[in-house]
Amino acid sequence: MAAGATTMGAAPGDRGEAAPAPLDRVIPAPASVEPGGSPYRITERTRIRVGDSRAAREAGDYLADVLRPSTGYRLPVTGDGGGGTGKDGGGGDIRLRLVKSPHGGAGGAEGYRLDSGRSGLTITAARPAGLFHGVQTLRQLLPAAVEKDSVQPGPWLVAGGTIEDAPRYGWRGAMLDVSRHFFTVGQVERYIDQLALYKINKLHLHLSDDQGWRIAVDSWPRLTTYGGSTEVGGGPGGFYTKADYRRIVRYAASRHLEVVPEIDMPGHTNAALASYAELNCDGVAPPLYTGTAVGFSSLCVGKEITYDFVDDVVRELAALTPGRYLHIGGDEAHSTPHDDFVTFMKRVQPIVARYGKTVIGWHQLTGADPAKGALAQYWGLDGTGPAEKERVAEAARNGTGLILSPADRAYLDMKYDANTPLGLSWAGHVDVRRSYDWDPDAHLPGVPASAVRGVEAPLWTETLENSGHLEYMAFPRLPGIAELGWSPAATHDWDGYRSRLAAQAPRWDALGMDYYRSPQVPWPAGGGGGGPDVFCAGWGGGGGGATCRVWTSINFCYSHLNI
Ligand code: NGO
Repeated sequence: MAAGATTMGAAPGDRGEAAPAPLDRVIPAPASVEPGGSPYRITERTRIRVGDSRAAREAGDYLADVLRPSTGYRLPVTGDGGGGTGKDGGGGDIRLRLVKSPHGGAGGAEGYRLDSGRSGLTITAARPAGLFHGVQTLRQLLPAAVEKDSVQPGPWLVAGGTIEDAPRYGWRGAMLDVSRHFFTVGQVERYIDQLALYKINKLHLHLSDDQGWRIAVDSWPRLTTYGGSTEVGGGPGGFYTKADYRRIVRYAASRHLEVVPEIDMPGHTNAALASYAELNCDGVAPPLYTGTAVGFSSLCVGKEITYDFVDDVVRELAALTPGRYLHIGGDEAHSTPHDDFVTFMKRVQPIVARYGKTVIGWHQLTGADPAKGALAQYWGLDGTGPAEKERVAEAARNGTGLILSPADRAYLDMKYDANTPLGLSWAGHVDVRRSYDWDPDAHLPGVPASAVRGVEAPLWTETLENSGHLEYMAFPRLPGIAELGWSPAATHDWDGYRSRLAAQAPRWDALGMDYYRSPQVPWPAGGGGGGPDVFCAGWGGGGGGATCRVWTSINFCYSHLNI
């Protein structure tokens, strides 16, 4: 049965308990769901059996970390994971099985199969990422209280049946702008954990912009010591040491996200230009910049030192980055004459290739000559001119892969509506339905579906200063973009989606996350998100004149609290 269709609902547990969540109440919607049979129950005797695979053990340890605090059970992760599926003699345990050629939909790099029944629950996958995604599905099938960090009463039931699941696209990204406001390693890790809930598999870090350079480069140390010393609004900024960056990469990898670093060039480079006078055509370093205008800075395309600089930066960043990609920006190069832009991209793309990485650029890269194998990230609007759209489509027909981040759909920094206190509105307001209700394959005319590699939700941070702000803008829109990237087009259905989305709110409450209580979503009554918003006067999303604002779910005083 296709996900999104009505399930019969699983049989309730014994002892007069409430029925467990139906197997298809998951985001992203699974590719196929076959409900049936008795529910599975986690008890104090449950073991997590992982066989002798290291990857399965890692997934098992992760699952145990999620389950132990709220269940209060020991849940030992044990080696003995062989044998049958959960349905036929799993002995009441959870099994995580990594197998070479699994039956059913567990194939591919990220697919998995989940079998749940009275005698056990088994997740089977061909690759570690598939096991991890299966574990995320299992989390959502358990009661929301499983996310709490203190012992809860349970019961811990999972509906009986089978899920076979695999993603629609290989690229399901989220971008975080750590330049406009700096976010600490801990804040980035918190966001990674939230992304992993929805099977996002790329973390694109926007590491440099006019307002701050955030990644250490040994050969150009002032980039961070000076260029990283502030941010929008004049705060202290910050930067990642190489050890910090490696920590982020490792943490992301442990959640099966690949880090995609971006150095935005040739525009959006004021922080670099301020740090090194010789990078400027006139040899004069501009002051640091803490405003939010765009399009005023450019590296000096005619100077050779520019390419020494790019070579050093790319070499050091590529050496730190195990992932395949390096994003070179290319957006809003309004201060770079077009011919210079083309020249710059011609010189810079081979540098990226020399250090073993694949180029990604914002879609303006298609106005130059994208390198073979390069990807372009489309961030246009419905209103973007036909010539620009056609340039992107033509590049796609010629082999450039596309990542879709249409600003009027996928930009998480756009206001939900006129009352949203944070965010921008240059691409219009993006309510929850608008961010979900589009089809990546059909979004741009003239683009072959084979060119669409997936979707990405950028979170620009001109107005966002702390984790509460990020969460308020990302939730509840991020899960919708994640679903567009994962779920078969046939599951797409706003009404079904918004009720599944509503069911996520108690999880976010349990995790202490903030989110926007969109009136488009039928949120459950009660719960932490159900209280009234309390607004204190005089607060502007751009900062300044701030007094206080309290939001429902975890009662932030936004203007004073940085978490
Ligand atoms: C644009 C611009 C960014 C802004 C963002 C704000 C791109 C690719 N360039 O998106 O510099 O931060 O909008 O929404």
